[in-house]
Amino acid sequence: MKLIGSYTSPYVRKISVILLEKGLTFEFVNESPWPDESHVPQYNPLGKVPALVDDSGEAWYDSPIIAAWLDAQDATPKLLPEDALQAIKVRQLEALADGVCDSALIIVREQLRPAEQQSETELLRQREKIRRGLDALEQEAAKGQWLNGEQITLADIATACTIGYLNFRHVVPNWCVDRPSLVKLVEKMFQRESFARTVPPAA
Ligand SMILES: N[C@@H](CCC(=O)N[C@@H](CS)C(=O)NCC(=O)O)C(=O)O
Repeated sequence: MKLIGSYTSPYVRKISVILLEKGLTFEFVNESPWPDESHVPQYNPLGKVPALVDDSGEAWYDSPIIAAWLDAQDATPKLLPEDALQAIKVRQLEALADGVCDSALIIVREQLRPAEQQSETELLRQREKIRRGLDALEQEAAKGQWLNGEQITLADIATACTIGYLNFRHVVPNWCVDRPSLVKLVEKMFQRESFARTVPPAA
C-alpha cells in the first residue's frame, strides 16, 4: 500500500494514524499537491492529498473514504462501530472535525495572500465555523471517555488531527479555553504512539 501525501497535511496525518493504529505496513510517498508539476492528480483528479494506492493499484481518496476503506479490511482495531447508525454518527463527528480543519486551512491560505487582498469578512466567517464546530465537539467529548462511547473511533482520531493542525499553524490559539473535555481527549490522543510518530515537521 502507498500513502500519497505531505507530512504537514492533517488529513494525511489522519490516514497515517489509522494505518499505524491498525499495524498496517505502507510506503509514504511525500508529494505536495500545490506545485503545477505535482504528481498528486495522477492519484486523485481533485489534486488533493491524501490518496491511498492499494496493492492492486487502485487509488482511493478522500480521507473519509480512505478511512472507511481501511476499516473494511481485516485489520483491527475497528474504528467504525459495527452498528450502521452508530457508524454514521461517528462519520458525522469525523465530518465535523474535518470541517473545522477545512476552515483552518482556508484561514491559513487566506493569510498567505498579500495583506491588502485578504478578506476580513471571510476570515471571520471561517473563525465562526471553527468556534461552533469546536463547541459541538466539546459537548460530545463531555459525554464520555471517547467521542462515541467507550471505544476509540475514527471521530477521536479526526478530532485530534484537527486540533494538532490548529496548534501547528497557530490558528485560534485559544481554542482550549472553556473546552476542558476536548483538551482532555486530545491530550490522551497525543500520547499514543501513532500520534507521536506523525507530528508535523517544524514549519
Ligand atoms: N476533504 C479532503 C481534503 C483534503 C485536502 O484539502 N488536502 C489539502 C492538503 S491539507 C490539499 O491537498 N490541498 C490541495 C488543493 O486544495 O489543491 C480529504 O479529507 O481528503
